[in-house]
Amino acid sequence: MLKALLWDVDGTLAETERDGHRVAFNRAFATAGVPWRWDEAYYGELLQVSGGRERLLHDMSRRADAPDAQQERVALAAQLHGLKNSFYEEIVRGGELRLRAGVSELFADCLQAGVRLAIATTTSGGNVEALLGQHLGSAWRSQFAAVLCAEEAPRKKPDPQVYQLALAQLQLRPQEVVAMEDAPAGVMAAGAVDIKVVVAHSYYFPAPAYGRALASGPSLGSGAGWQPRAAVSAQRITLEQIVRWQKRTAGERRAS
Ligand code: XBP
Repeated sequence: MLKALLWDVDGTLAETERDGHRVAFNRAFATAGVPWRWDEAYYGELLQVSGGRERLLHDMSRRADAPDAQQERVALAAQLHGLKNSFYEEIVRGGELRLRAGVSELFADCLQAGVRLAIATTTSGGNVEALLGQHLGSAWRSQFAAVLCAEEAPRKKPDPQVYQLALAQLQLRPQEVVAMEDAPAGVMAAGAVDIKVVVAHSYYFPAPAYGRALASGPSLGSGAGWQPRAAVSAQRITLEQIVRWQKRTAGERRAS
């Protein structure tokens, strides 16, 4: 019985990384007078590290021109991260980052069917507020039964903390929810607490090996290219389709 969909944010709700966070980091570097720039390819490598502040510290650990003292690095990362998040909000409020295809429709399916929506992300709460406020309006929180971000779950994915908290807050068991993710760290985080995952590939995570996914495919906005296959007539990934995948997996588990 599916009672809630738990949504990752960056890469899943919207393609926020390349044209949002990355651009905002570069603006923060320029504003702070730091001579660093992250191009698209290098940012893809940095995405192995979850969390913007953690990503900055990781990058500094590889740079000869970063401050030597750890304390200074931490302070610089905090300053740059704060600036980055302000620039990110500016980009979002400028309307440059749209929700990915099929996301709004799946939200609507859930609200209509009484399946709860929740956010389970390692990004900062302000970024989620900006993105969903922009697209769903200022009352967006009323549509979500739980909103768990970096502030609530400081241990970033692949640590399962954010999913553990989501289950506790919703008072649901893993088999009653499905997570919506795009990246391996998210799939691992959910899998670590036995939550099944639907993976919509994203710009930076296009064709990964997701052995543990309930289903994976290129876009929630299309029924094509999904593994396992979506219903032949599917124009998009509906709630009904996710329930079908969930039942199929439960059936396989019983049979084995
Ligand atoms: C994505 C992240 C975040 C963002 C930047 O989290 O790892 O770090 O890139 O956000 P998710 P912050 O996929 O769980 O949404 O700078 O706020 O950390």
